[in-house]
Amino acid sequence: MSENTPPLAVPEHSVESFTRAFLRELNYGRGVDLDRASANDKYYALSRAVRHYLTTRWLETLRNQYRDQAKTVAYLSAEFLLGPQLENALLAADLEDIARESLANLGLDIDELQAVEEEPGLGNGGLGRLAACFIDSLATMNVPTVGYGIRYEYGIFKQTFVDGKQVEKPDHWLHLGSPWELPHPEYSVDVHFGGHTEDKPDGSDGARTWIPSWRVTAKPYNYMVPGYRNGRVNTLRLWSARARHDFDLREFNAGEYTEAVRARTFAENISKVLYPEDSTPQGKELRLQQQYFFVAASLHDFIEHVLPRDYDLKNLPDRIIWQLNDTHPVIAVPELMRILVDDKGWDWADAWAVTQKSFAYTCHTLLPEALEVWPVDLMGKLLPRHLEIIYRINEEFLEEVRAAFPGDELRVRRMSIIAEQPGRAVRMAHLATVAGFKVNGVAELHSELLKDKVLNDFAQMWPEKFTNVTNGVTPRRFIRLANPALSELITAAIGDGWITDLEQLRGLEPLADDAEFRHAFREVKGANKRRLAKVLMDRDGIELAGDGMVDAMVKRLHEYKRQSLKLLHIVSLYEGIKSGRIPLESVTPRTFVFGAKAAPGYVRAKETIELINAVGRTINADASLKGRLKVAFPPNYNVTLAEVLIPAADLSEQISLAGKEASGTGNMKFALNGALTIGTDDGANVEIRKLVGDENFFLFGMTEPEASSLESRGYDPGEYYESDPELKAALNLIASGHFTDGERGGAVASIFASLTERDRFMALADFRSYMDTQKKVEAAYLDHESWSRSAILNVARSGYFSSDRSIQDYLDRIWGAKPIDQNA
Ligand code: 4GP
Repeated sequence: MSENTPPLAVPEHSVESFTRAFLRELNYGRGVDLDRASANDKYYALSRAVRHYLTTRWLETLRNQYRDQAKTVAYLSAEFLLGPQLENALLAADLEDIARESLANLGLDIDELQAVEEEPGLGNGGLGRLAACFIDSLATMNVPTVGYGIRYEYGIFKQTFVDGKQVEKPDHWLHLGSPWELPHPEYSVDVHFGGHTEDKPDGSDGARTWIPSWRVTAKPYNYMVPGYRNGRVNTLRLWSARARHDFDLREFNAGEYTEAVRARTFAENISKVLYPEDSTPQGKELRLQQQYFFVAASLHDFIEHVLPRDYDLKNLPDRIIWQLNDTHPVIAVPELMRILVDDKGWDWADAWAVTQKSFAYTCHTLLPEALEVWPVDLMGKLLPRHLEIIYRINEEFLEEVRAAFPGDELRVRRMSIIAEQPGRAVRMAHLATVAGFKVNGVAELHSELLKDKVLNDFAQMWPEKFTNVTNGVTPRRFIRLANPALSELITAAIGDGWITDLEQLRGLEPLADDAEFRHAFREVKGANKRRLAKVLMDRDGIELAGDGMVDAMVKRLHEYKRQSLKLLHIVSLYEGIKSGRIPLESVTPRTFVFGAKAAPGYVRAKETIELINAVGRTINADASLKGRLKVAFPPNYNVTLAEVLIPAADLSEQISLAGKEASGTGNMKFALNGALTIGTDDGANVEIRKLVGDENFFLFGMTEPEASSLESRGYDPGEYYESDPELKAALNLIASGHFTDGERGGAVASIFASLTERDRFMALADFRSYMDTQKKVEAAYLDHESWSRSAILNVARSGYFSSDRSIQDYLDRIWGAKPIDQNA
């Protein structure tokens, strides 16, 4: 871009100017006039009008970035769970009031138009949402960044319930188009697969020639990532797979139509659909294709299109840091080696030196089965050259291990990038750890357990490589947008600096002792509950329990997260009331809200959903409970619903078995919105409790060392079942078919057996402590004043959990990139 390109003027921030932009987009962009415009036309025109205001900033950002050549963070992630775009763009561009007024003048309701948007569900859960929070913070903190990922045509499936069972529907979020993306076919990149390798007689040390057998085109779509009112707009580049040629004309002319389009369909499958798995890899060939597809396109894009033509790649580590969001993008490591050695003719050692300084790796799990492993046969078939490169990296690495630990062949086998058992396979986490100059966990406890357990051998060899960055969430989306009422209350009390400096929430601490403020805080919570009640009624016909407690457990359905423990609490309470053990009047009215998708192939998780729905149906229909208990399980929990649900919650359920949840981020969102947590000593719960104070947190259950020790002693669920009459009664009631019209097989038998016979996550061992702590919750909730005080202190003391703080930690501990003020 020329230095002399005249800067575009940002359109004037006025109602008149905005109205002009909106109508122009409606007329010229959509080709309709206001009277005949559909809701989608109006949503489109509105989005495009907002986009105008950001585009100027975007171009400026890109121009400055090219000029400065400053160190850039390239966040490589197979998932970005973005959530609705329009509201965030309006906020970032400071157009909320102007747009509302402008549309109202035209007789339009902005909320109705916002509701037209289908959120891009390009992620499964925590990992994908974290990536979205991080790019928001990076933009707001003025850090040059590019996010790289996949433009899935179908995002995470839409969950519906049929007879209480989960049924998945495809999420064709693009069916009406998206006003937020800008395709750039001219920057498409060819990505190769398959074939074989050959000697390269004149090549440098280590070089070979790869003769691939097929290829697809990666077409980039750019998305704006606006900072919060700071003039910076970063880029998220998502790749879409296209066939090189539409179809083979010769075959078409010969009448073989289906054969002619086959290649096209095959190629385009690569970005067709997001794998709906969370914390469980599936080792499917298409998944590896997706991974290589997007990292190969991204590396090529950066090296060939973003860097100046004459850039000396020896300096690459000063110019970029490739952050590997979990193991999904780790195939980028051999890809960079291939580019440097085979394409650029570097010596192996020089290439490895640069590669080792260019990548850092974030691990998001503690479950060994969740670490990705690729059979060498599969990798050799799909990426033969990369497999060779991995073998050589491994050979040299194992020599290092042998030198550091002579005679310890067991260790060598444990650490090898190539597993031998049960079949030969590439361990992607090992590759990431060997290549990355830093490896981080996502909460303090998680990072410790990575060092002590999951990657212990590596931590012994390279202790300095390991670090922690505790996760965070963006306060723009999860307080300012999701909870406007609380935002106003906070801003009235301490000003609006908290939006970009969340530690300022500390200023609320003294107000926890101010009765008037507590009252106002309760009013906000009450209004948010009414908003939730209306949304759930309109959306699903669900009714909440009067103005009782909202007790929420929202997260992916997974055994380690223990939704079944929550279910046991509900059933036990119900059983107690029905059997007369618990007087109904003594029970605090409460709605148990669940939100959870199960991976379609995860049978136990789907059975848990079925059972929760069965229990919910029974309880909700039981008039003798006088509406004091309700179970609400709205289907298809997503970012849009999270933004309504989290602000309304009183109690946040974070009840995973200690040592299994890497961090959690929902836990942070709830605390920041003034819910109290009932939780185990797991993931970031540990840090939340430390910050908000023991008296404002309901801790229960085994600690990680206790859980580990029980596991090694041998966990016998039968002991707990036999010795705790309440537990036994609850389980027996489930087993009797009480909730399932007498049906005792199916989900009932399966969940009963899984809890009482062989539960890896030891739910029954924590039942007693969970129940006792729930009693404390009930008692505490009765004292409104002291509960509000604790809730306010949760808000005031959770500023640490801003993703801005996480990003600052990444900058300081890992990336070494610097913020660049866009307006300086
Ligand atoms: C999740 C972890 O399960 C969760 O604890 C963490 O908060 C989140 O990553 C972000 O770091 N992991 C996944 C996954 O979503 O697919 O492994």
